[in-house]
Amino acid sequence: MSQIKISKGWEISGNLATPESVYMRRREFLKGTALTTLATSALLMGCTSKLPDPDAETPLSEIEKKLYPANRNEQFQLDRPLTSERIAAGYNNFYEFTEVKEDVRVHAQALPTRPWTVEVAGLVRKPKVFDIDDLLKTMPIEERLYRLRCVEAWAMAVPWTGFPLKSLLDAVEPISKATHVRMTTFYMPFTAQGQLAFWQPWPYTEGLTLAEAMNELTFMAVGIYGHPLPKQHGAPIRLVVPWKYGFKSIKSVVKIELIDSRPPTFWNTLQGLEYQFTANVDPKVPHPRWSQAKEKMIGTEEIRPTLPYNGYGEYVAQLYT
Ligand SMILES: Nc1nc2c(c(=O)[nH]1)N[C@H]1C(S)=C(S)[C@@H](COP(=O)(O)O)O[C@H]1N2
Ligand SMILES: [Mo]
Repeated sequence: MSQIKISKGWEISGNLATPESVYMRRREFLKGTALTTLATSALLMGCTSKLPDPDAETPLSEIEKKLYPANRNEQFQLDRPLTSERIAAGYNNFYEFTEVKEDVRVHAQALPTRPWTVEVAGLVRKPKVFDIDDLLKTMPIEERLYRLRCVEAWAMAVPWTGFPLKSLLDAVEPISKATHVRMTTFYMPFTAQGQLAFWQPWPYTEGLTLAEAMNELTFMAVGIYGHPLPKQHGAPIRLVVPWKYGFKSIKSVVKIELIDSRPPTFWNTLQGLEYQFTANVDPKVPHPRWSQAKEKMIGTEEIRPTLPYNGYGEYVAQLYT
């Protein structure tokens, strides 16, 4: 772990799955402890065999039937083909469930996503607990094609359905003291067993400056590929900030707080030198353990040059001058 190596050109091995999770590996030292045994037996007791089939079609609610497919906002165009749905839904990061990207789609089915509420609180005039179905009814829902770039140097291009975070923040009226937004994922350690790792800062949290949160690109996704989000993608609602590394795009959000300082976040707390708070995609700033100059599209394996701000500079570069 202490070996720091900056790879020269393109270098991503078959071990692509491990880099981001290296700091979670303390789990391995704790094999055989009571807690780990408990977690393992819970797993063996058939938690996965009783899980719903990840490929089964979830019936749409009445509101969802009206929503999908949502109108596409043509302002956001891609410079490359869409990633195939099957590939995007089968290669996920969701450390609450497992570190194995190919297995997330199975384990994440344990997450109950209805009823679901999102509490918006803190430095706002009108704090409110929103039921997810009320958000679907009241927010301006549209489809946007965005690229997403993981800090591990893989990338995808997908159609999200959702609404600008700004619309939700405007509804609660932030007060002028608010400078940052903190978001929190659910905490259900006996459902999402990654959270049993007490030495990690669960629940997952992320944060943005208020200006970033209000930017027109900043999106709350409730769907993907023309239907509600499958659980592995962060159902029923997740953040999407396409100019930042993927770990900023926090899944399955239960709480959004307006605050007056930069909040601690999950990855930044675990390993701040590798996972910065700002985390803007930048080909010129290597990760301490690999270059960020290029990226690999999942599915096609196409190698592309990494774009500054992941290609979204015209929207966000002015935030950082
Ligand atoms: N709650 C939560 N959100 C999360 C993560 C996570 O482990 N837990 N992983 C992040 C990372 S590292 C990436 S790259 C993206 C992946 O999103 P996808 O699986 O929908 O492609 O989700 C982000 N959001
Ligand atoms: Mo990531």
